[in-house]
Amino acid sequence: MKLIPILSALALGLPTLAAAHDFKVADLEIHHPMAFETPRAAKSGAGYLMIVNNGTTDDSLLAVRADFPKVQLHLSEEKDGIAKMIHVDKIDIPAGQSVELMPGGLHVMFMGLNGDPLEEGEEIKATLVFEHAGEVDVVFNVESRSEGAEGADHSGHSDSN
Ligand SMILES: [Cu+2]
Repeated sequence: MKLIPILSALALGLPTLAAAHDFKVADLEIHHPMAFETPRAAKSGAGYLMIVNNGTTDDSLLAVRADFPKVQLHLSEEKDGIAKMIHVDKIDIPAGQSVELMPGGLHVMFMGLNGDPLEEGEEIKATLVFEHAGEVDVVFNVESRSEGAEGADHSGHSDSN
């Protein structure tokens, strides 16, 4: 009988195990969407995740929708010692491969924070839009910058947008 609440949560499509924090749509697996907390004055925050394409068809991440004035797909690049971010139209996920969005590379940019920073423990509800697999609702967990090795990145997420 104790299983019933868990089963009903599954039926509603709610994530029941925060630790796993994976999502699935068609042949795609989405692992651990997260974002780092931002300073109070930050105008934007970056989101990261890993996408695995277990299928035989190439797919692309076309967009991410979330409750911010603007959400874009970005690529961080360093040119002549200067870090900059390039807006990309889509992120290709070739069949049988995985693509990781991570500091210093591809990321989701949540823009227009306007004095409402991303805070540790916050959950950002978002919808990923794929060319073939369609749409899937995910949650980006906001994590502390001081935790984990990734905190040492220098990806230059300044407010240059
Ligand atoms: Cu960016």
